[in-house]
Amino acid sequence: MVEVTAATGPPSTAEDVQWLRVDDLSAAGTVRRAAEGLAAVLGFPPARAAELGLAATEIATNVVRHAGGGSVLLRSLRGARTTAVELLAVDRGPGMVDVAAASRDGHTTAGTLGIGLGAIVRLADDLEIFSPAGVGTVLVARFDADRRVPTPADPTAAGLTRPITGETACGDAYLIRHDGERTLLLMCDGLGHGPIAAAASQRAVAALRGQPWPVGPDRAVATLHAALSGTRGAALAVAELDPVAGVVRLCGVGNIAAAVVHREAKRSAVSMPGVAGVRMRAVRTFEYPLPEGALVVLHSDGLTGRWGPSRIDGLFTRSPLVVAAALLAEAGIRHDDAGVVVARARA
Ligand SMILES: [Mn+2]
Repeated sequence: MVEVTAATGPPSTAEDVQWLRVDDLSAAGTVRRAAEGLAAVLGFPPARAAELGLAATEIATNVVRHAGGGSVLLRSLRGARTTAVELLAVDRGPGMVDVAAASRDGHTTAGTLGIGLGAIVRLADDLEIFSPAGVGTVLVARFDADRRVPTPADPTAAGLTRPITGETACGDAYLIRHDGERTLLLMCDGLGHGPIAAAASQRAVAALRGQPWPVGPDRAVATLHAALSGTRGAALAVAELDPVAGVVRLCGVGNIAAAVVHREAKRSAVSMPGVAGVRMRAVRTFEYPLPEGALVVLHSDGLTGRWGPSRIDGLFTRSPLVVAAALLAEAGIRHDDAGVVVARARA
């Protein structure tokens, strides 16, 4: 859950709605119907919903034809009076090398890829593609219900969750809040899987969302420990990015990884043992330098720690949502809920 309160626009909230595996061309129809269904829920006019469906078909078809398979995530964006659908496609294919050329209609060196991208470019209100050769492709496309009234996504922070294979409820959840230049992140992994784990992590999200801005992450974690009493408990971490002070303050309990990425360096943070809501000793906040442009990444153990700037060239200059998606593709595991949240220090 993202809550954008940027001074530049109305608040909007982003939510992961559905992950779809795309392994063969028949899946394109499934993706189209799911996208059109979400558009209907979000109040899209029928003509715009049909355009979204067309783009969804092309996106899913590209994943199969170009990469042999991958995943598509449907996300909803809700503004004060507007809505949008975000489609996110992830594959581990060969990458496109020349995104600009592939975006022009009629470019055919990758089969139908170019033609499909041309349609996506025309129909989407925002499009970002990260497609390094040999790594794979992350595509993020936003489709506004009303193209004259955009519902922009948060440019400085984004999170993704993906349930364990076979489940629809995800036990991992996150929260993003902004206050001026400061950003507050929560990543929470409810113990176990399924609805009970999801209930615990959603309770943590609700508890932190409803609080005044915490005095520090350790205070936030103490509040969450109390709020999770009576649940199975959770691993969680809270980060406060304070670019004016040039630091990020971090406090974690249990197995949530936290790291600061700047240029070629990844610096991992300390987490303390325990289970929030069940057993937790006194916690403290650790401070790390936050250079301009640095990224803060929190993720559950549904991602391994085997990621970093040296593994995917150029990734960490991209938007937080693309970074989150690429990390999930690179380091995510299928036999656990996965959650990752990424934020860049606000200039
Ligand atoms: Mn887990």
